[in-house]
Amino acid sequence: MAMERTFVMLKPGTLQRRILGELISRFERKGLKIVALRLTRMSPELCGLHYAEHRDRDFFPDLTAYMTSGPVLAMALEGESAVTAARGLCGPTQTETAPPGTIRGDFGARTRKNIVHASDSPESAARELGLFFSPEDYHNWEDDNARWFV
Ligand code: FUP
Repeated sequence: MAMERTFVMLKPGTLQRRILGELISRFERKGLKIVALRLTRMSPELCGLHYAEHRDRDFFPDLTAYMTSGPVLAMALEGESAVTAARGLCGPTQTETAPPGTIRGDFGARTRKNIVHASDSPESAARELGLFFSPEDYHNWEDDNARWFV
């Protein structure tokens, strides 16, 4: 296992449904360490950069309309295998079949309006973090609980 940094975004539906705290809590309880947080509203340009691989898909205009409809919470999380751990908490993309216990399984919403994003590899994480955070946004606080989560 390797110490990793990953990017998680709680999408606009999260604030609308007043479940922001509940979702942050899941990542904290897993043992992931929050090293940067930012509430921000995405522009269509930023959405195009973040979801570059989907730009030509038929669902992209809908996805952009949703992602820019209100603020998102951008998070940088650190921990052992943080990329896999955060993806596991989110569950699979298709919300209809996402298992109970995962965020997408427990909180429903349509796939296009799913409420969370997590990077799918360390390389994607580095790219996506770079779209939302500057080097000075990171806080490398000492995590006295880290030994419980390895
Ligand atoms: P994920 O990595 O799980 O967020 O999944 P994707 O990168 O495949 O999808 C990104 C976003 O595109 C999803 F959050 C919702 C949207 N999407 C659709 O609306 N329809 C699809 O068939 C696939 C993705």
